[in-house]
Amino acid sequence: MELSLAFGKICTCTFPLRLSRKHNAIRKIALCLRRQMSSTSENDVIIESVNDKGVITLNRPKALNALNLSMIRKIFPTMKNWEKEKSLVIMKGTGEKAFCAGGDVRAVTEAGIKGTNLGRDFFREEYTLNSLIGTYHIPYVAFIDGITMGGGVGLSVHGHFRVATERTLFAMPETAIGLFPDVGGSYFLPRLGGKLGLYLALTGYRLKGPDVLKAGIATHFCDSSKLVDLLDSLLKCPGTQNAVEEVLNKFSKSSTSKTSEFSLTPYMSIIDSCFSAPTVEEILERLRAEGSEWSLKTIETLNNMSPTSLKVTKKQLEEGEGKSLLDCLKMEYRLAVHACEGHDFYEGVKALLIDKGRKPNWKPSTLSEVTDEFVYAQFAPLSSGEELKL
Ligand code: QUE
Repeated sequence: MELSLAFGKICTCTFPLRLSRKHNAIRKIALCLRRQMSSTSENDVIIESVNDKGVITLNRPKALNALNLSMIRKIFPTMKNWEKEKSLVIMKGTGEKAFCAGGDVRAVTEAGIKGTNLGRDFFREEYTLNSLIGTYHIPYVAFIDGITMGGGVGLSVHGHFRVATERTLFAMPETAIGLFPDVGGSYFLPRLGGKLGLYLALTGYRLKGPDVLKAGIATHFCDSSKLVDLLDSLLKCPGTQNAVEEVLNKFSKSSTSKTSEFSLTPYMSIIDSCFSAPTVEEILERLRAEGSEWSLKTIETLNNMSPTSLKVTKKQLEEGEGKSLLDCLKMEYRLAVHACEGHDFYEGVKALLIDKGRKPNWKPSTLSEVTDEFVYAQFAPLSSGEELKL
């Protein structure tokens, strides 16, 4: 439908043609078709209604279900309506690799370079969706099967129930791309045990499978082979908070998640003592003094991250500890707008996602050059009409 419409439009405006212009027109048609095909947004989210239950499936498996504005603009109004009409909403992803690998930060930075406002629209609407999930009046279950990073975390962690599988790979990796752990990271990260949240936020460390449950990020665990049955049972249950929880508990209990130890347990005392330091510089100093192989590896990881992101993230989590989710998202919107006006976010996305793994040239390039004034400026209010309203 979309393709034939595009084709028709070009045909009517470019014919009749002379030969050289005809060649050019054919090229234009081909380009247009390619663009339409690559940006087609018709099926990026599958919305299904099953009696009094709603199921949302993120459907961009080739992009690891990364969340873009087109998807947000389908999910938000659907969830708003369903809150009044349904008893239960389930969020899942297509394919075996990912629930959702993040926000479509590549589109955001490419638009930012061209000077459009996609970034502001994207972050505003994404965080508004995160706040809806965090305040949802009916049970909300996310199947975080596969890669669940950044934007995917925002679609799951604030909901009532998060079901991890043996394939779940959780991370808040934004310091690697010159951003900060947004989508409510200021809220949920400082509320994890000890200094685990700050460790995950600064290093982008990936939690796998049962670890996601043990860290307190997932509420339940289910072997991926049983997810179809779990979905079926949820769609058949009465849809009350208690009934949903009972189904999830039953599936979680029969899975094998609780046998192994949390993989970070051997390092939690180092994490707590080093990451409780008052500054990022001192965290690095404490890791150096601690001197174990694990600590030296952690220093290496931190040395690759944007120095600005590290300092902003540290302050962001300190601020978030005493704020509600909604106030955290408002603060993060200020940070996101400032990130879109800065350097490192563009450089990080270009180096890691576009040039595929090049080492970013951070500016400033060292922690000592990132002044407190510069960090504070990232938290500064926006002009009053621009603030995120929730
Ligand atoms: C750090 C990040 C992100 C990342 C990789 C990092 C991130 C993000 C994506 C991503 C992944 C797949 C996609 C896409 C984006 O990767 O935030 O559009 O298809 O969204 O090392 O923070």
